Amino acid sequence: MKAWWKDRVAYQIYPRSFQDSNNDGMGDIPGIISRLDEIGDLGVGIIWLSPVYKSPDADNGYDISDYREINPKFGTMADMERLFAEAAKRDIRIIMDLVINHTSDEHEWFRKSRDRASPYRDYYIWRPPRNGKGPGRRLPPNNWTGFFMGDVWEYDEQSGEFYLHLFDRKQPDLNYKNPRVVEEVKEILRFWLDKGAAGFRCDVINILYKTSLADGKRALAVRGIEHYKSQEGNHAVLRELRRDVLDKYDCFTVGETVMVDLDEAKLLCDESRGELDMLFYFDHLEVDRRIAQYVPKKFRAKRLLKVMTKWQRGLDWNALYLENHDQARIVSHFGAAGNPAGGPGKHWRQSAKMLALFELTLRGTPFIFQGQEIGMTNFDFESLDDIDDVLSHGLNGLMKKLRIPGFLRWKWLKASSRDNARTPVQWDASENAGFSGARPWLGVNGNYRHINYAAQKDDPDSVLNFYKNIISLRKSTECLVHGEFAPLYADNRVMIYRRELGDESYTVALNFSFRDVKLPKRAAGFLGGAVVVSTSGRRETEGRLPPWEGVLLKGG
Ligand code: TEU
Repeated sequence: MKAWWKDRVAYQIYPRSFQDSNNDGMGDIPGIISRLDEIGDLGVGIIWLSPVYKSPDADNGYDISDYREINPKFGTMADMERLFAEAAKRDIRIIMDLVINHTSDEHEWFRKSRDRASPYRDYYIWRPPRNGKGPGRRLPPNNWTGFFMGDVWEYDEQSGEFYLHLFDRKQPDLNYKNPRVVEEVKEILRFWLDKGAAGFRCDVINILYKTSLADGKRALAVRGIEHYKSQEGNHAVLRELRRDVLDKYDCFTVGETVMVDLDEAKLLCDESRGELDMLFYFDHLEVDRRIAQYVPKKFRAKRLLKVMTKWQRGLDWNALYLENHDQARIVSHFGAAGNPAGGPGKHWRQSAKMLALFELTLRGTPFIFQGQEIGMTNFDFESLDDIDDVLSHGLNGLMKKLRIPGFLRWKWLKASSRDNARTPVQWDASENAGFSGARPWLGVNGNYRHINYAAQKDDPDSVLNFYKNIISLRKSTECLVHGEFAPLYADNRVMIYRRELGDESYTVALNFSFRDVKLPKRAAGFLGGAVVVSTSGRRETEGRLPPWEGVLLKGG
């Protein structure tokens, strides 16, 4: 069955870094409205809006204190309604970020749940201390460790028990064994769907249900995860939300599923089971990382093609992405940008386009993250003091405990910090990159004078116009959206794959290296078709791929 969300390209907005309209240094909803023409121009048909709800911002809005209120930093509910209406005029549908594994500790439910006698007590996971050695020693209920590398139990003096928080201590986990919690979530879903939301991106949606609170196995990070990742109870909750609410609306869901493997993904996305429509997995972004994603290892195109093949063929349909608000910028990760403090490196443009071609010629619904379309790079901050992200600080603490030397800690954090994606969007070459008239909440990347939207808008050779062209080509080429994926060739630097639908086929060849690659005969043989697009503008391949080139051929 074909659904509208399969034929559209999505765009993620991280509101606080997108566009400031009232010069307080913080992006906001009126700012988003003022840029809808740019988003529409790109050819996008869906916006995923990162959280705009009321929140004390311990984790930039992923700690919600009221699911039905807008954070005053971002505007009002009237602004939000205007955003739905203005987007609809441009045929753009908006999906909301659904963060229901946890709330903020400032949410009314949690405040009430601090009282042992309250009916809200059981909305969260409260447990008495384990007895330690010696009088008055309170030990946490189990040995789990969290996603931000710290403790997962916080002791509450008022009620004499610990509560569970897999993320920050200001993000207490909800208790999905309590059916009332599920009923509350249904009401939240209905609230936003009735306002006009076209669906949800569901935050850490495969870890809702804690089957047991027994001690976890030995692990460097997230000890205990075997007790709550992709549990049967979790599947049941998703099915119930779908059956009772989502199925009654024309909407879709994309789950963010931590540490998910293909077998779990198959269960979560199987159409007949009715859980999620698609999901975000992480394997492809980890082909050049080891140990909990933070330690770099050599990139090999072969490894990437293997992972892509597994996921492209393993699920009937899925979400595609190379960036989001938790990841490094892709030109600095898989591309040639490195970390240019000044201007972009020589191959920056070529590699940004090659990566666009990669994402937009895969089967699935592509999600582009704000700034990706102009080739924004990793930040150029100088020390941990410039970093706001709670996870980066948690990681630094863990690495210190492991006695990793300071220069290495910084090198790794710099490459992987979530703040890489969170610096303000670079709109033009004016002060603060046209993002705000005031000092932004997080530093603007120093390269904004070279890399910005205004400079690329009318340049036919720009990264931005390349994205526009490929999106438009994709929308008019059914084979690029729905065609089957077939791997053809890969080595350390290059990968070649094909998309096939009926008798139509397209071949894609990508060079992920600084080398001018002369393809071996077998690989060159795949490039017999006519060049439709190439990132360098070449019309013939001659069995060769210049550094960071991407080519799309018809047939072959
Ligand atoms: O992220 C899920 C998550 O597990 C992250 O900690 C992830 O492992 C990390 O960012 C490395 O990429 C989601 C949100 O996307 C993130 O922004 C939130 O901080 C987190 O959930 C808690 O809500």
